[in-house]
Amino acid sequence: MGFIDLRSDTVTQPTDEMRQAMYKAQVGDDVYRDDPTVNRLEELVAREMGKEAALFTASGTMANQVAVMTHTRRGDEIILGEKSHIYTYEVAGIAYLAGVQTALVSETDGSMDPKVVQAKVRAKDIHFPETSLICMENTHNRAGGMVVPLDVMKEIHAIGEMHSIPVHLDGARIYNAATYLKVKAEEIARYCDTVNVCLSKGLCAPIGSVLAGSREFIERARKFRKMVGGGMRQVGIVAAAGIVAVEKMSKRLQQDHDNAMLLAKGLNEIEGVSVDLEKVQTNLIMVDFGGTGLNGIQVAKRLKENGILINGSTAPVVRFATHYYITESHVNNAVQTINRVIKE
Ligand code: TLP
Repeated sequence: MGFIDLRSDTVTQPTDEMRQAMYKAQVGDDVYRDDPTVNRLEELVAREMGKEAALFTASGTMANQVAVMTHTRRGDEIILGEKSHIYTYEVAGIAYLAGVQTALVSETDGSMDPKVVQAKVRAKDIHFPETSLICMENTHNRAGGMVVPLDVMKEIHAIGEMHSIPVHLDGARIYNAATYLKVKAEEIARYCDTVNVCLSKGLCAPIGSVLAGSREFIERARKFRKMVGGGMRQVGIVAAAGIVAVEKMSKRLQQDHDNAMLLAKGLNEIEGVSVDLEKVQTNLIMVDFGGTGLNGIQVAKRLKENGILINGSTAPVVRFATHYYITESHVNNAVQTINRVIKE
């Protein structure tokens, strides 16, 4: 690759073990449910999440969108975080595909205040839409990979139960959250009815997510997945990598978290650059270049010329991501390079 790529954990390549597994994968037509490797992956993720069933999707976005479509009816309202991936980064799919409107809740360090969630639940009234879903995200991407505490999730799930409103968890990085909390992923997923688990971020699979939930929900979701063109055929060829992702790669994420902390500490030492170390919990860090007078685009340009990739915007704060292909020596190299180039 050449570059030290800190743009995202989505840039990870499949490992050799994944490529071997893909080569050898037994496959079949998954629309007929004939693909033994997909079936194995779905059973594995359902078990890992403590749910009855699961559905392999092409992406995290597809898993979230299919979840919203399955849980809701057009004209409903859903409660979700104003910085959530579903609201911010999914091209307004929930409006276009599911036809729902949003009741937004601001997050603090990735967590919605349960009291505010409760207040957003619509009363039964002829004027109001039905509140038919609550969404959470853990770890929270735009909060720099911060983990939503289990007691917050529990409280929000209880609010959902009280009003018979299901809770969907965007658990794209649920294994990062589980690693931070030192619990099994199932302990997090117990506070939601459905969960999206991404295989192609820090877990290194090339493609795919899995949506888990009750058997009845997954049956209906399977139809929506077909509707959006996600009924894939001999897709065991990629599910095979997903099995390695879940069985193996989910167990090594502490290393990425340690490297993120190392990177955060190193960058925080540089004049004009700051990282709130208290908020560094997993593999994403938010770095503020405000004190250097540079914005994210300017920093990104200088770094690219020096072999480092980041995603910069016009804001001074930039997200950095560590992953399997970022080693401690990459981190040290990145810190030294950044220290040099921002002064040029
Ligand atoms: N996030 C990507 C970008 O879309 C921003 C990234 O680089 O972090 N949920 C969460 C919490 C995510 O972070 C992402 C991807 C998704 C869902 C969507 O997954 P994909 O990219 O597979 O559709």
